[in-house]
Amino acid sequence: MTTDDLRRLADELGLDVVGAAPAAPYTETERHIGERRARGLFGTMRFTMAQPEVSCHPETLLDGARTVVSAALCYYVGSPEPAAGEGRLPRYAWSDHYADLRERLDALGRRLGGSYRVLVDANQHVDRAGAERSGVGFIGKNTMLITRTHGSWVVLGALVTDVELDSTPPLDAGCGSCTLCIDACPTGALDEPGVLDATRCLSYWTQTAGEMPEDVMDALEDRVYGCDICQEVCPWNRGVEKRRGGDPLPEGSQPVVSLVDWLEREGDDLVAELERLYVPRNAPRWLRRNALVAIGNVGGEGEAEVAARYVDDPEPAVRAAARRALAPVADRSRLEGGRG
Ligand code: B12
Ligand code: SF4
Ligand code: SF4
Repeated sequence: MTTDDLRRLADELGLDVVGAAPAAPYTETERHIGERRARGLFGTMRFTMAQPEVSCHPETLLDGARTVVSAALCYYVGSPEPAAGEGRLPRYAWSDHYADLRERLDALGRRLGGSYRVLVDANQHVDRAGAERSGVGFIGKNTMLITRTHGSWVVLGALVTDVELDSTPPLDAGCGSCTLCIDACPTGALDEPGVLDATRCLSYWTQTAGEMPEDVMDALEDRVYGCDICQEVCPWNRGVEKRRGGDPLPEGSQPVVSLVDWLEREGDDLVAELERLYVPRNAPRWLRRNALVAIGNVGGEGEAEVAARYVDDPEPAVRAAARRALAPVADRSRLEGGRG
């Protein structure tokens, strides 16, 4: 199959960008993982970094693996801003785009024939490494895989197959002298260009158990999960934002959540509704902690009343976030009262 055939097929299946490369080790990435792990830049994360001998070796993922097809699916649509009492979700999590991409890659695998394995956001494969190698995009200083046509507003996945396909070349593009994402990151997580210090990253902390550092809680503002700042400022994203900014929100999308609901809802129910998000041990207390942090930043009297129920929570991180939530809410109400 030629590159043109592959692109046509991908187009038919609704994949936005596609590329192919030999199923061979990601040697550089494996080295980066070793170095970053030794420097403690992954914090407590396990994911791909727990087993680089697998995640950087696509040739081991399938008997007779010949090719890795990497694909990107764009998720950008225009956004409503959170109202009072609401928390913000990151764009990739407004609905389950990973499931959508998995289905499309599975359909591609069936059309290609042979044996194949689909991996999307799986611990066994570093998705950005495959996508970079096959020219789906380049890696920016914010560590995002950036496509020429859809910027970084894409989720990535891979299809490892025993079918031999023509390779597509790496993308000849880059950041140039731009440093907007480095300057915009509120906690300095990108100070070393192209190398994320997860222990400084807001997105990391919303997905990690335990108590958050004070400056991280402040910088989260109304975010209850993830962070899009280093993509929002990226010039490579302007084109797709213009093209798709007016598109309606697909049915079932959830760009914002009720902060009170996250505190009041029955735990299992809350985690089940947000199954598409990674939550440590699927424990609702980490979602509640995030909501309490957001209430501390942007909540009003109504949210504070509910937050107060958590000041003696058995989990120290939840307790701390609840106590922090109450003081600034009181301050803000006084200020607003003064202005009125
Ligand atoms: C662990 C993880 C995280 C961690 C750590 C991210 C990280 N940068 O390592 C946390 C929780 C912080 C996170 C956050 C986010 N993530 Co995440 N995450 C992953 C996961 C599961 C593994 C990533 C990984 O292997 N990291 C280890 C190292 C090797 O990877 P890397 O930093 O991506 O490294 C690349 C470059 O930085 C470069 N590199 C590495 N070291 C060095 C050193 C030097 C000197 C240089 C120049 C380059 C360089 O090479 C690598 C590629 O070969 C992948 C899914 C998967 N299975 O791959 C999703 C994934 C990377 N995440 C994704 C998304 C969408 C996000 C968020 C945008 C979500 C959000 N809105 O909050 C943020 C973005 C934060 C950021 N700027 O990276 C997408 C990225 C899509 C894209 N266009 O790039 C992925 C691919 C999921 C998917 N299947 O779509 N994520
Ligand atoms: S996701 Fe947010 S906190 Fe993390 S590197 Fe990007 S801007 Fe910084
Ligand atoms: S904001 Fe600038 S430096 Fe950062 S990834 Fe985009 S182009 Fe590169």
